[in-house]
Amino acid sequence: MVTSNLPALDQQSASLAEQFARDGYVVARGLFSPAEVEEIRALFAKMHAEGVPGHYEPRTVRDGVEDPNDPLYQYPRVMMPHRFNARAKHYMLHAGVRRILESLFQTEPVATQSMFYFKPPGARGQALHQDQFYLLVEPGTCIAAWTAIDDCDAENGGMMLVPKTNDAPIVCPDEANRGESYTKHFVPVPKGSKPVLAEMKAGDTLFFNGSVIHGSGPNRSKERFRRAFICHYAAGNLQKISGSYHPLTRMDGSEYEVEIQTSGGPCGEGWAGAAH
Ligand SMILES: O=C(O)CCC(=O)C(=O)O
Repeated sequence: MVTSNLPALDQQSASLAEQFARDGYVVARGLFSPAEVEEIRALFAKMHAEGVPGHYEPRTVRDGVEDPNDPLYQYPRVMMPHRFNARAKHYMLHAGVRRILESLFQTEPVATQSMFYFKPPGARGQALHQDQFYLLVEPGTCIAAWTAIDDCDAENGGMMLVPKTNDAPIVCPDEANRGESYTKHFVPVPKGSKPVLAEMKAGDTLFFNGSVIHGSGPNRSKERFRRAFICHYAAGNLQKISGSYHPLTRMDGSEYEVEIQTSGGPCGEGWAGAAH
């Protein structure tokens, strides 16, 4: 978003914060300009084509066995690109995202994670889960800013969220159906609730907190990718976070450290959190 749009965003941010407090999530429409979306799309296409050294997941995709025919084997997600690419870092610290996070956290945020998902046609999704299970931020929780780089809908595996789970306890997950999910954890939907699709256009950003139960189904389209640039944040006064998120990045781009979270969370000792 160009800086001149920020005053308009300030006018919207009260109503975005209201929806976020009510449902646990909210979509900021058109937060990234078409030019920004195009730059992000091209940046990761180039990284993929050139095989830029970085951290890609998952390489081992089906029941512990490498399957070169799995679309996610050919298009693994890019983990923490802000650590090795300056433009990815720039977009993790996006001015519009920052403005909304300041209003949701009521304080200055810090960035904890960036990821890029290609989700090509035929790719499995990510079963329902809660982000705070992995980040184990203390005190408080994390907030995700999930930016659509393609239009997202039911067919290409758009995001599903269970409304009003923003105060749900963080639970130790069950086993996911690995035919539909490339991740192994699954958090059941509370009785009386159901997941809702967040239909989004490229450039829209979905914000949700670390308790919200969310995930996505497979991309069942024949030729449409469902790319997303996904970053996580915490309030700047956090004291602890799981080890794989260190170092943190302040919104001015400088790095800093807090204590490593050693609590196992709801699965008990032995589970010290991991990148999700
Ligand atoms: O993009 C997706 O399909 C799932 C992403 C997600 O749930 C997450 O990053 O926590």
